[in-house]
Amino acid sequence: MDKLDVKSRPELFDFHGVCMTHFYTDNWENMQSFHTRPDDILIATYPKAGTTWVTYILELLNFGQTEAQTTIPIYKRVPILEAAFPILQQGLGPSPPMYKGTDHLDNLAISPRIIKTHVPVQFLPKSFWEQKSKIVYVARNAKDTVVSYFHLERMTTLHPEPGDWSNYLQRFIEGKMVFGSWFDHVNGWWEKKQTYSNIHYMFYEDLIEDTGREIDKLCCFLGLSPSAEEKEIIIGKVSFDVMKNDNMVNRSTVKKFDFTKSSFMRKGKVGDWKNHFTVTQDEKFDENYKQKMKNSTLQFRTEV
Ligand code: PPS
Repeated sequence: MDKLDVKSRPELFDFHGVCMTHFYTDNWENMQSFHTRPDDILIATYPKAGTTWVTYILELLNFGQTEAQTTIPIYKRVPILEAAFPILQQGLGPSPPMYKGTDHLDNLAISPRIIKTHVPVQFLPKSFWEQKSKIVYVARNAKDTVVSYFHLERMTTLHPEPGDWSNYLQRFIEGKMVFGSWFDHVNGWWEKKQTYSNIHYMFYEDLIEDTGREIDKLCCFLGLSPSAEEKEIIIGKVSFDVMKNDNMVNRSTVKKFDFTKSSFMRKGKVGDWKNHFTVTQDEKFDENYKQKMKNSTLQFRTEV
């Protein structure tokens, strides 16, 4: 990601009914035929749900504290399955070489591999279902998600131009975002959980409320039993302030992120949406939300 050849922002386009950019579809066939290993752990989220947070928790639970965590950025330790990024090449060539999440994963010698994805449930390669892979899904309330996504897209040319806040909010409601509709995403994975027992569905708000309790639930799901001391170390290492100052997780090494515009580890709170939504925007959003979630049993908290 430090050598990405990205000069202009990508366009959104309809991909099998979901808005995507080519950075996440250019390696589609390899992605669809990806072979999982029996002990792989997938972390699946709609963008900005707390993926990095839970990824780091998963690493610490599975491997403890490692040398790699102090020398290799987290996005290189835990690849994005669907990523297909052009890489800067030396000299002139007709087609730029591509960084492929699938190649990276195939070459990862660690066990278990932790694999990141933002794809909606219908796009997950069948190997995950066939192997009954363990899947951790993290969801975050829509209002804080859209705020966090807006600030991310302001800071990186890896995503389409966000435009102004008010239009952005409208686009979010309509699902015209990279990886599509938040509504479809959280509900699609939630429905899958009802028939596929190996999904552990978590909420960002619960993690904020009581990180230790959520780590206990994760351990139950993963069949891990860290000591009280190990758990305390993990809770300390994954606190917002510690992660914000950790260059291996805070994305300070990503050249395509402009930190003068925002930060990746930005606020880390529930309820920052209140600093962005006007009263009118909030009312309109709630009206749309009610409509779109009317058949869902999912409940989100917008304050804790
Ligand atoms: S991405 O780009 O989709 O991988 O981003 P993702 O990691 O899912 O989400 C980034 C948001 O998660 C917040 N975050 C945390 N909050 C609380 N505690 C900890 N430890 C933590 N780590 C990451 C991060 O600050 C982003 O949210 P916002 O609201 O923008 O601050």
